[in-house]
Amino acid sequence: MDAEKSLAARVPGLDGLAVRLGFSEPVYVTRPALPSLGDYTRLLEGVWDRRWLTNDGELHQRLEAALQEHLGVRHVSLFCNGTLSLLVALQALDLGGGEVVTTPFTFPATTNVLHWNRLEPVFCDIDPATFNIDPGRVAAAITPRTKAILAVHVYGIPCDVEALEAIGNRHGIPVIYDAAHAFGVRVDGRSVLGWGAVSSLSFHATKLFTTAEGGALACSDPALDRRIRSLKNFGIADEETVLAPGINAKMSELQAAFGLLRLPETAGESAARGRVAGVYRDGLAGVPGLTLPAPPPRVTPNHAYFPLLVDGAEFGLDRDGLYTALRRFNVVARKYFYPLTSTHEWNRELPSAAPENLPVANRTAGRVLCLPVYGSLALEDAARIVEIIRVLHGAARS
Ligand code: T4K
Repeated sequence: MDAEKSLAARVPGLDGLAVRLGFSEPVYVTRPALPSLGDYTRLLEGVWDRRWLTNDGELHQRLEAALQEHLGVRHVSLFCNGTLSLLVALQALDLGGGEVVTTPFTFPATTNVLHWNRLEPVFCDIDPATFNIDPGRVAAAITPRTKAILAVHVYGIPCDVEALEAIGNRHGIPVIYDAAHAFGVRVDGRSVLGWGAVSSLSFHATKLFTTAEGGALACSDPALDRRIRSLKNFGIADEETVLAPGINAKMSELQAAFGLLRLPETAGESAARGRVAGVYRDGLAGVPGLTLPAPPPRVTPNHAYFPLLVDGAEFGLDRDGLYTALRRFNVVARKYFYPLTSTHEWNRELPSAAPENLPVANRTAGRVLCLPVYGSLALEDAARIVEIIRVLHGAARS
């Protein structure tokens, strides 16, 4: 209520503007692209016939093979979600306790899985241009207790993969990528999933390529791939042999069917998101107080997210003010990734979680806002969101 009142005071005529420009239905930060229901039920007829619902079924095998081809990686192992895939990646590397150097500017899953593996996060600051872990800070955070580096390609923007690889090699520790946002992203034409010991993908409903819930691990080492496959299936080797305390993290045939139908459409979805991003980029360029991240060089992007940074003094509203104001227009932007995972109760006492250690991450988390971007968002609607933001800027400053 206070936020509402102060907003009304800072944006004269907000109610009238919302009536004139607001959407009648919420425009969410994302919407999943779905296969046609007819195609989906047709593909499921085979599942019904076979009565084979999960445990490495036919569609599961087809999707793994199709993803290997599509993503240009040697091994892809499917999972029921991207949190369990990352959790199993850490298990499969058998790190044996200790510290993992990581980023606080991410979704909670990234840091949570370290705790589930009894590994201690050591938070590093991020690069202001890419939002990703800063290799210079990573190098300085390595100690004899460091077992791995866990980096995130935030918003699908690739990390400085070469620098992280060099640090990993120098210290003989693996680099693990949380590539939940990075489906289809390429660096110099090569899949970003090709770097590091293993990369974890999410196929959640909010992701570019979705199986409703789902995920995968990509790696090039056949021995690691075998361990991963065993660990996601309870550690079972055969009917009488269990090799490790594994878990159940398998993808079902229903999810795999969804994925098989969506995969050929994903390049189109990405291109459509790129056109929405273009409308934002052109329309918001030069608005005082808004920083639009520059497309990184050498990268084929997937346009999974559209983050911008808000400088309150320059724009007239700070990030929270803009977020709240947009809601009045039925635009449901999101503060990905605020709060930092280093601020969670179970992390905040760690020395590396101190705000002085993470100035860029703290500043970014306080200013970032992700605008709606998905393939079925009409370009006129994206243009209307631009207009709303420009009008809010004008009204707030006047
Ligand atoms: N690592 C990273 C870096 C991640 O970002 C994530 C997940 C993971 C690991 C873990 O992967 P998974 O275990 O989830 O596979 C969403 C997603 O739930 C989460 O998958 C994602 N990152 C995160 C960035 O976003 P919320 O809490 O924002 O979701 P929610 O329910 O608020 O949905 C956001 C918007 O999406 C809704 O306002 C409307 C739209 N939506 C959502 C769903 C679920 C739909 O239109 N349809 C839907 O079915 O976390």
